[in-house]
Amino acid sequence: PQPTLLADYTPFPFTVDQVALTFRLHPTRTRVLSRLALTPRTPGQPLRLQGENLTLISLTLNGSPLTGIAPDAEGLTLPAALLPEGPFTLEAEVEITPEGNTALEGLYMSGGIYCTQCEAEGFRKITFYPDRPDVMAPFRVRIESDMPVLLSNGNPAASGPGWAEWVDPWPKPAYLFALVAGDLVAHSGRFTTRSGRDVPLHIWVRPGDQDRCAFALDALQRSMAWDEQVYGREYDLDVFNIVAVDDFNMGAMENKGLNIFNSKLVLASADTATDADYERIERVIAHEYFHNWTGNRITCRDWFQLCLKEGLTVFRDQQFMFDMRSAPVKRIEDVLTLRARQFREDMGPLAHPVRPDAYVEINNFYTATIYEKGAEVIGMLKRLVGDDGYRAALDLYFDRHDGDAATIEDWLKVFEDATGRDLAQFKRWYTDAGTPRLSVEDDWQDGTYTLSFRQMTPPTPGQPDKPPRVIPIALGLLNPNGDEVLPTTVLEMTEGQQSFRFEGLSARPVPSILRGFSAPVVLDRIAPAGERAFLLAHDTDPVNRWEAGRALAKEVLAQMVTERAEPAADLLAGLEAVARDDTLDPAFRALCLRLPAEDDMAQTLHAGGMVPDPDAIHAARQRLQLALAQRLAPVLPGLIAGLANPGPFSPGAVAAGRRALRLACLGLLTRLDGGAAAARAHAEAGNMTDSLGALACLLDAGRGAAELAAFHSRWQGNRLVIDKWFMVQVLHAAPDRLAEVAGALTQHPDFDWKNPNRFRSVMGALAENHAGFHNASGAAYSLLADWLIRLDSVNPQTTARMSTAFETWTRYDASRRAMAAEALQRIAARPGLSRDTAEMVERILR
Ligand code: LEU
Repeated sequence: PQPTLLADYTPFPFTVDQVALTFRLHPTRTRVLSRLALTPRTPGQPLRLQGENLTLISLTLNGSPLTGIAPDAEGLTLPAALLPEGPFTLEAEVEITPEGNTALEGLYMSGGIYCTQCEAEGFRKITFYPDRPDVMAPFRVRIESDMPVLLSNGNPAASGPGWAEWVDPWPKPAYLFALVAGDLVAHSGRFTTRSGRDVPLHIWVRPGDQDRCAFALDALQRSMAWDEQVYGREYDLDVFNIVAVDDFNMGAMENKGLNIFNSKLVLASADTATDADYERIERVIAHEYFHNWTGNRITCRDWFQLCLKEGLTVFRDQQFMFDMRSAPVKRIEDVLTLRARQFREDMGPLAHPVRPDAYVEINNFYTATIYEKGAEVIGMLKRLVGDDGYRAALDLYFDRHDGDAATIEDWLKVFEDATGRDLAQFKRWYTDAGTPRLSVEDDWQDGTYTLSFRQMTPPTPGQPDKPPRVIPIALGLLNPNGDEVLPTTVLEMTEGQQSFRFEGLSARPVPSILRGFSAPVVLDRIAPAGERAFLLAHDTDPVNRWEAGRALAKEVLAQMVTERAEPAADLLAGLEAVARDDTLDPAFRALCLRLPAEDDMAQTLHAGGMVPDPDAIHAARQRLQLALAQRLAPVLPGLIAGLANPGPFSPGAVAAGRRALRLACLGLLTRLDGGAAAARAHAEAGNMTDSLGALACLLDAGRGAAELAAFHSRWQGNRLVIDKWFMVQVLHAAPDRLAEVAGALTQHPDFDWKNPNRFRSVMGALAENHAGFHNASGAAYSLLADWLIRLDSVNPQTTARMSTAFETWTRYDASRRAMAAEALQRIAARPGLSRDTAEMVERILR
């Protein structure tokens, strides 16, 4: 298939003035009647509508049947000669099959519930329509079904037995359309907006799940209040509905007034959800709600601008989480995610700009680069223009573009207009792929300290040359006794090489560079001996304090891998000091004790010109963990006992941080006691975090069979918990047994592979077990390839997404490369492979 190009954008030659849809729902024969009021913008143009897998029943123009119009595979075209010069009405009736829709795009069924997923291009599987985000129209929807609950976007207009009508007053693109019909119950609440409107809030779930919605509702109410306080944005409909469904390709979707969620991002109770689940729920509820302004009121002109809504909305959900929880801890977690997912993408064959300029299948561009790097770019903008400049620019953005389908150019223009800054060079962050490497040298002479930076971005597919970017480098300077002599200051680097001088210092300072992770770059600093340990002990910027320990741990691990060195004493001493320091937030201490992931080490070694050996990395990490455990042995039992939370369960950040540190200590203790303490902790666990965390320790110690069996029988029937049961076994399988363990799990009667969550709980976890996935036998590569081939004919979107497990294949040695390439070629050669997966595999192999 031909790629779609940004350069080819042309406006749609018609306006859609009104959309009226009637759905007669039926599992295999749903009828969709659409009435579109259209006006030509420029006469003499043909009308092209998208439509896929639709059976056309009838088509009329201004009431007269149109004969001789035959749809092609992707839609239908009405020649200009058939169309009036002024406004006209086009009516179409089509038939679709929700029950057979296993791709989960368009209208489909999940556990007996009718639901929709239209972003990016799912609406064309519902009816013929100009399915592009710059076509915005008001929708009226009538649903006819005997299901008890019938929902669509906007406000309820009228209903009776077997039918309901919804009117959405806000013009919207088709990707924000939604419909739900099912036997659902609501967990309800309210929110009074700052202008005094009282809005009922409903979270709709399957009967039996309603007692696990309280946290999501609370998160929604906090999100609504926060968006008013921080961005001045108020909710704009009479009701807000959220629906949880079990079968969903992604996390959740911001359909206007009717958000649809993967149930794992709604349902939570102490005994079934981990702290990570609670945190994700809070964040995604906020994310989808925030889209109401950044995405819905202002949408994207075309899908190349996807980061306009996703990067900004991730940035907003991150800010929200800083305010709800510990800001430094959240920032460290965001940095970890960015490196693990986006840096990995940016350094491999799938690298693409935050605003891409070509795609074959847009579903393949819902990536860490668009989302996470898109958010980092906004963080940099904010740092450069300051908090007030940012606020002024955002106010102008909402003022100027409300109701628009906008572009990155529009976005940058509001910053230029509001702050007077020229952002031409900054724009490269949107157009150029790749992660810059920032190297730094320092010099001390006659009381003057000089920092010299050099930036270099390695080539990425299709972009060999990378001109220098604007890099905001947040810097602090400490004097040798740990006092800050230069508080955080933002240096603006715009050249390929640039020096900054600091005068009037009485002693050579220790630099704390890139505080708060002020730019998404790799900092290459050959730190003098002792500098990292010093910063781990003294840096006043918590993110950089953590980063110092992290960088030291990576250096030590690299030496352990390549030179079989012993674990360095200064690292162990530094981590011990942090672990013992009761004045520090337990969540922060837990993050410091978490050693770098094996994939992260492989990425680092590869970027340094080495061929990473997954077995050696695994072994070195195990040795370092053991050494840390031995070093901390005297304090572990006391920490574990002292960190137990008193009183009833709280999902909040403080209690969760204590659980995180306690489990980190339990993980270390397991290295010493073979799992004795973990077995006790598992037996006593009063919540899912503790239960699953202790179970993972037991599996790491080669134990846990009885606990696994008991866990399964206790939670049989709870899909989300059974997902965890699958996942923990794969994540914690011994590397040389991974393919065997995962293969056996795919034979388990509960392995419902058509359910994306269940599929991911085994096949997604497979690739996260680094040493196991890259085991020299190649067994895991071929197991994954087998399953991707199988899933592709059922669900292309999830298959394509999961193929990214292979995106790092060229890092490894010749034998592993050959096996990975063979697995990829086997997928590529599959007759009838979806466009989604074909594009991904082709790019990964290229
Ligand atoms: N717009 C969604 C989000 O909030 C993604 C969509 C593809 C389900 O991330």
